[in-house]
Amino acid sequence: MHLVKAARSFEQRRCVKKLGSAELYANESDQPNKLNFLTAQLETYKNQMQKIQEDHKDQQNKLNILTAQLETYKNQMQKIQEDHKEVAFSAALQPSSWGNSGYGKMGPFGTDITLAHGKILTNVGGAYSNKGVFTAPVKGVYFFTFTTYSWAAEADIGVKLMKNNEEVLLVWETQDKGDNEDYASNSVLLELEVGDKVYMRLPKGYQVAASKYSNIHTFSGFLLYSRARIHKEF
Ligand SMILES: [Ca+2]
Repeated sequence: MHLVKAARSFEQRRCVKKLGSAELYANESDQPNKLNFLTAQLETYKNQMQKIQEDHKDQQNKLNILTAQLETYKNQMQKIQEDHKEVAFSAALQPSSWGNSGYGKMGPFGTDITLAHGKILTNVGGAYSNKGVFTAPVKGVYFFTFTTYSWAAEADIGVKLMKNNEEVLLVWETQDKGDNEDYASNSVLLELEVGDKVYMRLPKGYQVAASKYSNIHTFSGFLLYSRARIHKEF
């Protein structure tokens, strides 16, 4: 009898609880409060989102500034590297054919030819090719020198130094009979742009000589100083 009464009482309490919840949700008088609460929450989220967007924008601006600074430093570093570029070469002419002594004549030919000083002694910076052509890697003032040798009788001897298609230096002599050997040297300072080419030419009708075993006919050059100076920018 007591157990039955307790069961009914429990069932009644559960029904009352259910009814209460239903009434709570159905209570229209609470809706304005809920609306206000949700509106306030929405405003909070909106403000938080705006703050995040502003922070993101600030970070993007800082990133842009840092990227621009990095680019500036990169350009300055490149100019510093160019300013301290190491360029120097020396090469000796080798005869295309030679006798027992190792000496061989080159020329005369029916047209000017480039003298390829193919035995490279020094080529710091790699601006000189074994085809005989030096190509300026940076704008600057360069020093060039050469020594030419001839072993010939009654012949026109000599060489010229070229900058692109322009003749810069010429040494020559009409060799007298009995005056068989000659050396000649000359030097020049040239202001070059990037890509300018400097090389030696054997003029049409001229001849020179070289040795297989001795460096008697040479061509050398080096960068005196670069014109990519940056001190004015600091
Ligand atoms: Ca002579």
